[in-house]
Amino acid sequence: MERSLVLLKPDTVQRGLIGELISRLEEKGLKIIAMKMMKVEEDLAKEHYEEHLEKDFFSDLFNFITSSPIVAMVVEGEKAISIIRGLMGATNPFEAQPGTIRGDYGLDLTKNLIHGSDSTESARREIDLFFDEEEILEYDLTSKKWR
Ligand code: D4T
Repeated sequence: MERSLVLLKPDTVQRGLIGELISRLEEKGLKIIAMKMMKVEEDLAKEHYEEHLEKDFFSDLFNFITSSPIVAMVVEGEKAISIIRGLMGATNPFEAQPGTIRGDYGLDLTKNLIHGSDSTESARREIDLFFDEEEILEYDLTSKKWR
């Protein structure tokens, strides 16, 4: 079983798409095991995007992710990391396929709606950054046997 950190970015919150995007994860059969609305403070933004600190687009990315609240989640499921990346679509919404979240809702490379961890190592690091251990709940989804 894999876990992924999923962030519904400020554009998702501002556009009233929180429910829609959470539904996509739930309908696929993924299990949300932690969730909170929060403001990303400067230090957290820099840690989360540390691999992009030196990139040209960092200031746009930083200003965007700290501009307004986000919804952070830990999502669990078999092969959850690649499944969620598939649901999200390509990083650039102009390249994302219709049917994916970014393909259906995005028109901007920075305001690309959602983040999902890209490997088990990143997932572990990112979940630790955003959540305390006691915020993550272990429980059974009774609908699992029907999927
Ligand atoms: P995140 O990390 O937000 O899930 O996005 P990805 O994993 O799909 O893509 P990424 O790490 O390469 O990019 C992080 C974040 O930066 C924005 N971005 C990216 C941007 O504003 N301009 C750019 O040129 C690139 C490449 C979009 C996602």
